[in-house]
Amino acid sequence: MPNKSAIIIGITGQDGAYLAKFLLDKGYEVFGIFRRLSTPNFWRLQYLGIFDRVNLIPADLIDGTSLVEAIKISEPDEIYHLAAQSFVGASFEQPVGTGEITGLGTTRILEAIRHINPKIKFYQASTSELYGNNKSGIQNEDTPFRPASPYAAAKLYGYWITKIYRESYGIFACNGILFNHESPLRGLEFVTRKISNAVAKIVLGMESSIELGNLEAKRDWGYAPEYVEAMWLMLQQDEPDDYVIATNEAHSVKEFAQKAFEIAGLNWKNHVKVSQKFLRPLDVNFLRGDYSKAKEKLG
Ligand code: NAP
Ligand code: G4F
Repeated sequence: MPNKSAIIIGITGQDGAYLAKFLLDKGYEVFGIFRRLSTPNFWRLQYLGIFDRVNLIPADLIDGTSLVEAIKISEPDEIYHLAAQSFVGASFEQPVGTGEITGLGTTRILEAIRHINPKIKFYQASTSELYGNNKSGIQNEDTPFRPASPYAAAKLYGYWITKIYRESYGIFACNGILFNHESPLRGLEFVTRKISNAVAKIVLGMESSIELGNLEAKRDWGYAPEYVEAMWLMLQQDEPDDYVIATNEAHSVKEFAQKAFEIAGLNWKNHVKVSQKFLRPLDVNFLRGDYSKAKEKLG
């Protein structure tokens, strides 16, 4: 049997790079969609040593024709849709752009699949942000959504359109409701890398402090390379479905900062300042995921 092939939309991001490595190791032919920027952004693929092993295709989520072209060229068995304006804070500054890219972009891909080959399997990068400020102490696939940002509203649309294409057209389409996941490849504006990067600079004497926003927010933080395996597992099941991927532990930003400074032999209180600049108009206070379904069905 010939090897399978996959398109990763958003291959230049954290998850895209780790998933590309994971699929290459499984023997897949990997196509990666990237958007044209004035300066190429392939550092993660280079860091993982796989830049020369992936087939890169330029396309943009706001340009449906470019997505159609990419799918026709690569004839994939599976599409992993990981591209998004993924920074929650920026979605308050660019709410319409976030809706276009993070919301409608998903429909553009699903429409392309429907017209070109509805047998292509589809993974949608859904998120724990969908739960927003839901009152439950732990969230699973049945917990009601209550999005609390333009980003989460756009992702809610993406979640539902994925289900709608599954139920209307029989497309094998899955939502992975992934809780926060981090790694050395995480973008520097997200809080974990922002903190770890600042700790390193402070230790090296390049900086003396870091400004943060809401220190009380709690997140369920996991490890990105493990989470991309869960994405793949969802597309290997007999039936398409939606799954929560999480660790079942919640920790605050304050705890994270405390630990990060402690590891470097520093007291966080001497270096962390709270700045209004990093407070969001609305924030999600508490996320903790119940992964029972994924444990039972995906192992
Ligand atoms: P990321 O590092 O921000 O990567 C996002 C990717 O989307 C990048 O490759 C980016 O390209 C691409 N992109 C943005 N706008 C685009 C456009 N208009 N056309 C084509 N590509 C575009 O995000 P991540 O952490 O890997 O997360 C992957 C996905 O999972 C995202 O959809 C995110 O919303 C979702 N998610 C993430 C987490 C998490 O904790 N990491 C949790 C739940 C869900 P550039 O490199 O050019 O910017
Ligand atoms: O690291 P964050 O920016 O991640 P956030 O908002 O939870 O979103 C990430 O995880 C989602 C899954 O739940 C993804 F869907 C999304 O794409 C993204 O990957 O912020 C985490 C928490 C927030 O409560 C934020 O207000 O940290 C708080 N925080 C406090 N100070 C800060 C800062 N966040 C950032 N980015 N920068 C700060 O200075």
